[in-house]
Amino acid sequence: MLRQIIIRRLSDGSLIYSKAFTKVECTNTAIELELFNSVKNSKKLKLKFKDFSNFSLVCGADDGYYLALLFDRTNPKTQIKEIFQSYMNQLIQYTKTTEKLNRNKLDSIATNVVQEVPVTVGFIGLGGVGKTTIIMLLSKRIINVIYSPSLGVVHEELQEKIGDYRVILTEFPGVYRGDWNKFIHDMDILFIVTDSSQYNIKETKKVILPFVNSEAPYAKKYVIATKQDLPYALSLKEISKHFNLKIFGLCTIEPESRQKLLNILRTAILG
Ligand SMILES: Nc1nc2c(ncn2[C@@H]2O[C@H](COP(=O)(O)OP(=O)(O)OP(=O)(O)O)[C@@H](O)[C@H]2O)c(=O)[nH]1
Ligand SMILES: [Mg+2]
Repeated sequence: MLRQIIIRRLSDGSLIYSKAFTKVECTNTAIELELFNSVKNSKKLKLKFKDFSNFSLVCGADDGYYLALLFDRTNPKTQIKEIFQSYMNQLIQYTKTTEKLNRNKLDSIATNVVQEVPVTVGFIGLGGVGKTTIIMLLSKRIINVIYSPSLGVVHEELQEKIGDYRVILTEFPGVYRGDWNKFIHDMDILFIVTDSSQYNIKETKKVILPFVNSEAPYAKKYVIATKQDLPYALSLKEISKHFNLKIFGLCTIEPESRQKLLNILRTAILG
């Protein structure tokens, strides 16, 4: 996900504009300064990348302006390049029409660009734990009570925006795992879904958790424990002993769970 936009005047490095879309900002000014110095004398637009912790910072200079975009490290470099180019083009086009840059106009360009980069949220877990139920409730407001195993990776867009972001929800089906590897690397956020039974929690730890940790090292990860309404359900306190991640408990077949899920998404995305 695109987290922050920084624009500087190329001649002296002075800050023209900075906009953060989440609570995370590029506090590493040493890294940003290093990138500024590495592009400030380049004659034509050349992109510089710097990966640090879970982030990818990209920057370049053109027509007297320096632009830096802070992404999560989950975004592929090809996508980051396209978005950078698109933003730079819109910025340069705008600067040609005016002497003095207007904050509202810069905000509207920023909003256009951030919507080209939807946040990718994955739900992964064993068969029958409630992933389709969660996605249908969120995207279509339908309560799914009949179990029909999903036969492939499913994508749905959330109708609401979270902050300025569009959100794409992806299910990784429990039984059919053929395509898991194709999509897992692109997930910004992963919810490991387990039902609240002892058996499922054990299996999730054994099968799902190691896969997610090795294939999606930079995604933000959480656990959702479903079927909290059933008599065999372990309490959240008990379940939390098994995972080193923040856990949310749900009964996904209740309509009120939609608002709870939206709140969970908001926290996971905006911080
Ligand atoms: N009682 C109860 N049933 C639930 C809950 N969440 C889901 N279910 C039911 O569990 C069954 C399986 O749910 P799905 O959402 O299809 O499961 P899934 O994780 O998508 O399964 P796969 O597609 O096979 O990976 C459905 O009959 C749901 O109605 C819950 O919180 N409580
Ligand atoms: Mg399913």
